[in-house]
Amino acid sequence: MEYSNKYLHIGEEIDPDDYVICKYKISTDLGMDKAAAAIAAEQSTGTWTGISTLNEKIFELYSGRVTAIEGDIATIAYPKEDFSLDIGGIPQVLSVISGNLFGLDALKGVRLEDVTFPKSMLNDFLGPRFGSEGLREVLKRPAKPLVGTIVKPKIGLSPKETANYIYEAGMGGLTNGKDDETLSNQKFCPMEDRVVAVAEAIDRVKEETGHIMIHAINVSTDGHKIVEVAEKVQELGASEIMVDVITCGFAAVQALREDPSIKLPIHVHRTMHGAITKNKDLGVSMNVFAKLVRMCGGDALHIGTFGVGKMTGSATEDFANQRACIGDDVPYKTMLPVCSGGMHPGLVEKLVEIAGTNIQIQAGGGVAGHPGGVRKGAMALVQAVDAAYEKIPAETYRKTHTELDEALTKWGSA
Ligand code: CAP
Ligand code: MG
Repeated sequence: MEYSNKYLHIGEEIDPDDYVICKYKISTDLGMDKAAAAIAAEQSTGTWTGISTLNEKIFELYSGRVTAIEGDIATIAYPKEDFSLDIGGIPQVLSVISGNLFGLDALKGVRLEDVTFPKSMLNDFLGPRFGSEGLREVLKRPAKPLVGTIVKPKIGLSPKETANYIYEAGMGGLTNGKDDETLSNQKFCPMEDRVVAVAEAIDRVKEETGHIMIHAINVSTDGHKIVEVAEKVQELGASEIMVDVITCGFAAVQALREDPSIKLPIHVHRTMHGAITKNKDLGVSMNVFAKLVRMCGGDALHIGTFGVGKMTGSATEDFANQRACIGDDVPYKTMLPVCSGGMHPGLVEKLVEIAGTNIQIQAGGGVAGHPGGVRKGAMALVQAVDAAYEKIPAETYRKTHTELDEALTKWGSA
């Protein structure tokens, strides 16, 4: 298969305000030049053969340009004119930067590692409404990590049982609760009843202790219904909404953010991302997804546990995700990084040591699995976070904090 080397512009300086710039990791027997040119061609003006309808003018204005090849990484810049944000939006962006290229038979593997957008494109998006600061303001928790739980079991509890879980978690000092990603509107836990019951539980915690907590209701659903469902749960007293960005699409986050009637923070879950991000030679990096979620307006996003929890991930990768959430290279509020997946009190010290304190630490099993139940599980997680925040070793803190001690006895430490 022949690909025109006219797509190669190695070493050419390009203005980052005029191009969407992508970095692809490529594995190929074609040779990097040909492979990169093949991607630039397929994703812009070319196809597998020369075509009579492509003229010099179109080629010059709209072709992707391979501007660098370093080892197995190729940089390709797509002219901003190739994109259509008014109609097309993020789905069209993804079709260009991460579309057909993955299927090209001539390439063994391609992974989109990074992307940067011109300012004019970034300005078309609102970014988070609340972001880290806004969430911290709502929760009156300016500096310590937020401490959350996912109601477990994932499915099966009734609205009353769910609300009781959240009440106990709140009484134990957690700031955040959330539905699990597979919970929606099943018969055993109708969404409307759950929203009302959980809102009452959160109110009760506040009345009894003054402690503020929010809970994210999973509004993930078909595209044509998501805003309506979010409006309904908001009306019924929800304090936050959750959306699964990979299954619902980035446009779902954007729709929730941009609809003037929705005023709630948006917690963004990433279930299914592993199918796309886990293979280091094929797919899209989580860093790219994090950038898109922040553009679309997520307030908090699961980014991984820096290699300490149950899900695949590493500190290096999750640092990149964290940077995408909080970096100041985009015109948005920062988005709160959520560290979740197999977390428990014994992992908190290590996590905070690596990731710092501007995170939400979240545990389902690591709260509900405490030998003393949910309230004590919540207390143990809060104690672990307090200790890490104060830089007191958990081994010292456990001596004066029974709940933490019990958790460390059950689960050990990292
Ligand atoms: C965690 C969790 C989250 C994962 C998702 C779960 O529960 O609810 O969905 O954190 O992974 O179902 O596994 P546990 P990630 O605390 O009981 O593990 O955050 O990496 O997207
Ligand atoms: Mg879950």
